[in-house]
Amino acid sequence: MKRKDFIKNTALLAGSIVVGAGATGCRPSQQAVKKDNLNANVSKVEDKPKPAFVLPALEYPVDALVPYIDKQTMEIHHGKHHAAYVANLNKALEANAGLLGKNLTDLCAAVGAGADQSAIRNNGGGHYNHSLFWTILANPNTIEQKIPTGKLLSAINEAFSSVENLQKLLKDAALSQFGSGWAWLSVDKNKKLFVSATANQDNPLMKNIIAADKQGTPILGIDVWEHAYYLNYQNKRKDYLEAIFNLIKWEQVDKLFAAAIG
Ligand code: MN3
Repeated sequence: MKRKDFIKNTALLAGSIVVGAGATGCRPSQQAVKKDNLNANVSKVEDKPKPAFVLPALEYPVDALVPYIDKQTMEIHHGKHHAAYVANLNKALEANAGLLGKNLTDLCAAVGAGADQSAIRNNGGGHYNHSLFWTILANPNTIEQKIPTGKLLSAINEAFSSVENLQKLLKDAALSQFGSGWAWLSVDKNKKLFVSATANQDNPLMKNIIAADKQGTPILGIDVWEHAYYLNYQNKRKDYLEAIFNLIKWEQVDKLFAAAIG
């Protein structure tokens, strides 16, 4: 990805999930605290950069996605699972100086497949994937675009013939992902759309892990871990997948597509 594209993309993703001053979302703080800047509450001088990924606040109440996604699922999914990915990522980075200080997109691109980096792969992926996921969902009454429009619609029609067929391909990818993982709509290096699935918390940004023809910039992700749907849908992953298309905030997907193609 070109630097310009990356900056735009990161800014879009970060900008849409960050609430409140000091919440850096995708960006670790690299500011060492200087002695002469210490306020009364800081008792310890830090002279090394510290990882400081934070859990992004949801842009909507936890019950906003009812009846398609229930309140308790959202509370646990965001407040426990996603929070744990963030905490464990920060912890894992303390022991990995080579990846410390990278923003989340760069971190995904740089992480390797070795066992020594598995905590960063799983938790960094988990943090990125969920940060994206929350922003492309919304209460149906608040969604401005119920279907893709403009350049995104043209690209979907070119790649998949129709929006309906794209949804079918996403559903098939999600259903055929054995065990936990994600289904994705992404933009490849030639700015073409493609659908794929990844296991666990991997994502198409992970170029050291994902096959070359499945690498790209995700613009829509669907979480198919059981924690995403089990309370409401139990083993019926298909019903969850059909329901979730009611919640896709296409204006956000459209923005991510615009950023990805530059
Ligand atoms: Mn999840």
